[in-house]
Amino acid sequence: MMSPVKFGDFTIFSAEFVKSAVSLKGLPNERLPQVAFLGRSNVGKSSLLNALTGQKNLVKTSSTPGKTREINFFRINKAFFLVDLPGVGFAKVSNAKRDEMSDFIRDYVEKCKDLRGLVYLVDIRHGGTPIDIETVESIRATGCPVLVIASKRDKVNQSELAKNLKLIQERLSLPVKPLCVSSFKKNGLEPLWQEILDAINGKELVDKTDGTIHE
Ligand SMILES: Nc1nc2c(ncn2[C@@H]2O[C@H](COP(=O)(O)OP(=O)(O)O)[C@@H](O)[C@H]2O)c(=O)[nH]1
Ligand SMILES: [Mg+2]
Repeated sequence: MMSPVKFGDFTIFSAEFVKSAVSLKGLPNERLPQVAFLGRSNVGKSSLLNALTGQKNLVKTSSTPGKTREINFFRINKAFFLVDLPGVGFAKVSNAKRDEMSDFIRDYVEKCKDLRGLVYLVDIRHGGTPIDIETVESIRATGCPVLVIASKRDKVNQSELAKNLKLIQERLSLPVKPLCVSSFKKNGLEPLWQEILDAINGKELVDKTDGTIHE
């Protein structure tokens, strides 16, 4: 049993690894709402899931990019799933493999009825790469709500932070500057939980992005 972890008014009583899936057949049978995490390999998805659940090793993290090929399901408070998706755009695997990974993610996003939205992580240092732009656009095209956030806030200073948040906003056509989190320093976790819980409770995960850039 884990000891309860609090984020503002939200308390986590349980966070359990339920299963890994390598195809749609492997999705959990249990019909609970899901919010999934996506981004390039090494962007910090697994670390963020650990930070969000107050666990050190619920999710395996790795400094070897591209290792995770499966979708991992974690059940929170027996009420909903947080889902760790395979990294996108890992350059060192063959193109065929890369497409296969994308197909699996696309299948999941298009066909999983319990998916309420995706949290897409962009490394704050990179300010949104062509792979990030492409992936976010293709997820939007499926109609699935996407919340873009920036990761590894502790890796940049104040002026790089401001500059790269603006870059990410512009490149990914976001209505507002993205939330920036650090799993190491625990920045931004409470507002992120608020967004996730809203999505779990049936509200739209993000403002609808209409391409307008608000200064
Ligand atoms: N400085 C810093 N490093 C991080 C942070 N989050 C993850 N990392 C590191 O980035 C690497 C990849 O993290 P991981 O969570 O496995 O990324 P994933 O491939 O997206 O699941 C690991 O070496 C982590 O220790 C963060 O908030 N700050
Ligand atoms: Mg990972």
